[in-house]
Amino acid sequence: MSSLIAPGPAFLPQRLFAPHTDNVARLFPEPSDRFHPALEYMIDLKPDQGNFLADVLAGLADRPRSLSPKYFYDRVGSALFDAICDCDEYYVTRTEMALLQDISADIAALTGAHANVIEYGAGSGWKIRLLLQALDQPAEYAALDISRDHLEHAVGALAQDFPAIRIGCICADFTRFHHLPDDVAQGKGRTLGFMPGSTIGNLDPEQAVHFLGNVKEQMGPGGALLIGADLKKDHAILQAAYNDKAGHTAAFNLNLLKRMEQELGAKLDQGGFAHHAFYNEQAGRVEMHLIAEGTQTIEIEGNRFTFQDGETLHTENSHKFTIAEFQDLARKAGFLPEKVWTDAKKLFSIHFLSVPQDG
Ligand code: AVJ
Repeated sequence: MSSLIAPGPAFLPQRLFAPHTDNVARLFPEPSDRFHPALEYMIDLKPDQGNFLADVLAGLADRPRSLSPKYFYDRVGSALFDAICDCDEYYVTRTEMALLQDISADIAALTGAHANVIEYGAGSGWKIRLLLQALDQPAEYAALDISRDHLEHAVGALAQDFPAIRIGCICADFTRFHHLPDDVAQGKGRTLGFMPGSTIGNLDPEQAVHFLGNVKEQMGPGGALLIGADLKKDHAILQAAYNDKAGHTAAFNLNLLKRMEQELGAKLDQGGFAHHAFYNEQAGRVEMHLIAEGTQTIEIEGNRFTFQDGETLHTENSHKFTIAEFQDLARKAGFLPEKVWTDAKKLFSIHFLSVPQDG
């Protein structure tokens, strides 16, 4: 049986702290509301996709200049990210996958049977497949992602391969997602959040605590969160991982300039900017910037932005944690750090955080 939930009028402004469910109405399916037949539900909360033009104009006018990393992931950028994950220097994906495999029996034992798994940000599908195979008769899997297209493709295919699990999608921005819709997490086991990849590293520590606090409410008493966090390590390893020799990370970063040209009609010199990534020790994060080589201008719809030689546009933070630092963030959000695993080289950590029964 499928349930279909469509949003209210599209012109409703998104309110930051209002429960999304306010905007949700059950409507008779319209053609545009169809979704992959193997999926149990597609709850489309019509997330604010961001306004590339407004954000670029504001980010270029700001000091320091910055742009949200969410704009990396257009079709080209997502393919470049896959290439990054495949390259030798970017240890993150490979290490986490191997670790997940090693600890899968532990995770299954901690989680228990008939779990409801909620994934924050749907990736390429490899990690969730591994988790669903490892767990004891998982009841349900809901993937939450800002891209409905990506959900349809990735999760639709997954649902065909796991017919015994109730599988659905929530199209939403996880940084602005507050309550699990009623139709989600109906299995009798624990609710287990899943956020691999150290995606949380893109957030500042305060934002991370805020996000984890929301997740804790969504998992509810007795729930848990399985989350990947990249570890602090030898700077040379980080330097190499964000400056791969094949240039995939550089292309990923520079793709933002292509998007500005193609989508906003920006006038700029692509060759006048370079990829610049380094470990900021004090902030405990890898930063990516686009750095001007010589004086550069970017012109968009009559607005002219001048970069002096060496001036940058800050495009991403990727925070790195010690185990204690990450557990501290989790505690601040109300989680109980129950278990943590790392690979033998201590490159990456996976945390099992639980919500107290009375919490
Ligand atoms: C997907 C945010 C975890 O920070 O390592 C990879 C993105 N940026 N190379 C990361 C990224 C440059 C990645 N995250």
